[in-house]
Amino acid sequence: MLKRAPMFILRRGIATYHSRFFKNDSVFRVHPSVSQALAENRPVVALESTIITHGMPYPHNLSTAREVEAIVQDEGATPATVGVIEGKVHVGLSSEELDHLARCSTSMKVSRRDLPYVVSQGLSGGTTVSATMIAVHRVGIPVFVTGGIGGVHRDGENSLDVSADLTELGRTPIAVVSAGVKSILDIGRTLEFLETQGVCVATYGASKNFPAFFSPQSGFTSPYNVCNPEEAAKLIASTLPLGLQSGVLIAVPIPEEHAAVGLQIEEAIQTAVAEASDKGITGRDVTPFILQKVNDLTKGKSLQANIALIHNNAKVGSQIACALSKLRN
Ligand code: PSU
Ligand code: MN
Repeated sequence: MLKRAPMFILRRGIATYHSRFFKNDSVFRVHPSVSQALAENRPVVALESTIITHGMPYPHNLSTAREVEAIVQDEGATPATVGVIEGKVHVGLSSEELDHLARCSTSMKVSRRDLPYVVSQGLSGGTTVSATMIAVHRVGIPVFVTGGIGGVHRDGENSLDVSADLTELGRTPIAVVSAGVKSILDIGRTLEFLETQGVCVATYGASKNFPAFFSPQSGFTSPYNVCNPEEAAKLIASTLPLGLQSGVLIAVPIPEEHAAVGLQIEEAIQTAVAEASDKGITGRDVTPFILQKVNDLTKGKSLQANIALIHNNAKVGSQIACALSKLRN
């Protein structure tokens, strides 16, 4: 028994080492393109799917998901979109599976707490940042790109509506590349909570300004910044010898040319947050409700900005994944 314990720790801690040999099991299904890339030590970029099922309306969700996969490929990495199909957690979706998730209006929003239920009931759904992190850690993909992560909701100090994304970042060693958190959330408290969870947060670029999704500045700062993919990769790689079981958050500001509508979107967010509260919308329904409302109020401008920043995150995240792969090979 004593002899086996260190091996177990090693396997849990260094996902990429054991997972290159990951075999499909009763729950996980790794797409052949992904398992092949992992076996050959080529860079892979994980992508979530709540953004597809609940974050954007059809058909923009499907076209964006496909565009993001194409960007990852153009940058020389393999995309692995994660989603739950009939109770199996897929890491890498076929074109038909992506299509199915994007069109299916009854897909669930699957976070860590929902995984046992959807798997045992054979249901389908889009994985949030937390559930996606669990899946990609299991199969050994260290870099994951999304639009924005969840956070502490406004008035979260009373409602305790704190996204499971934050605790997941505290317990799962994955690097998440996002445009920060939306100002529908309490950004200051979100950063405080990430600190408590031991999550290393770094803004991508020359400044430490922490981005607020639709705008490059939130008025808050990250503790650190990384200037290029290589610096980001080194930061991520250093968590391995340290044996940290926590994640890294790389916050990529929206490109300036798409940030102009930020102010208008900001006003819409205020209205939407107030309406959600008036209507008594709570729990996992809050984020999708606000996103839809803000899109309506801005006549689609928020959706366009959302798509533009996801494209940019995919590009940056892929460059980081490629740099990390070089460091490890
Ligand atoms: N923020 C967005 N778009 C999204 C989400 C967040 O701008 O689609 C999704 C992500 O999947 C994230 C989840 O993990 O919402 C967080 O939901 P909640 O706040 O219920 O934890
Ligand atoms: Mn919540």
